[in-house]
Amino acid sequence: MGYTFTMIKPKVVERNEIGAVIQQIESAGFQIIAMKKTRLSITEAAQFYCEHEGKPFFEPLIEFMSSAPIVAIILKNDGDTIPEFRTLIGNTDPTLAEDGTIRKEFALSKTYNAVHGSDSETSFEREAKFFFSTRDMHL
Ligand code: IDP
Ligand code: MG
Repeated sequence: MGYTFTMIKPKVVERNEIGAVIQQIESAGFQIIAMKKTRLSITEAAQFYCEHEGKPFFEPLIEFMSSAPIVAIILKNDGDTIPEFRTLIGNTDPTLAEDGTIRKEFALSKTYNAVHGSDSETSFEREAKFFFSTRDMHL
């Protein structure tokens, strides 16, 4: 049993596909622990993605992530949650993502790739606290 953090990115929100993405997440056995629709400022997006500062895709990424609202979600399941959720979302590049993955179905490109997923326990802790108070988490 474990937890992970996901974010539904701006293009999905603008295309009215929040429900469709959450449907896939719940159907795969992940339970929503906390959820919030909000919008990141450029500064907040840069903080959230600070590990990528200096990379060529950093500026377009933070511009995109602050361009419209996002949905921040803490999830749990009975398994090895972080890698299992990353399997469900698929490869960062949707052209390489397997059939049946969320990015294969909903992503428009490598930058506009529909959803985020924590890559480690340390990332999960940092990302969940970025959006939620411990009171929201009931972990
Ligand atoms: P991840 O989201 O699969 O963990 P990361 O390497 O952590 O991938 O990159 C964070 C986000 O930055 C990606 O989800 C994607 O939106 C964007 N990104 C990563 N690599 C590229 C790239 O090579 N070109 C354009 N955007 C990228
Ligand atoms: Mg990542």
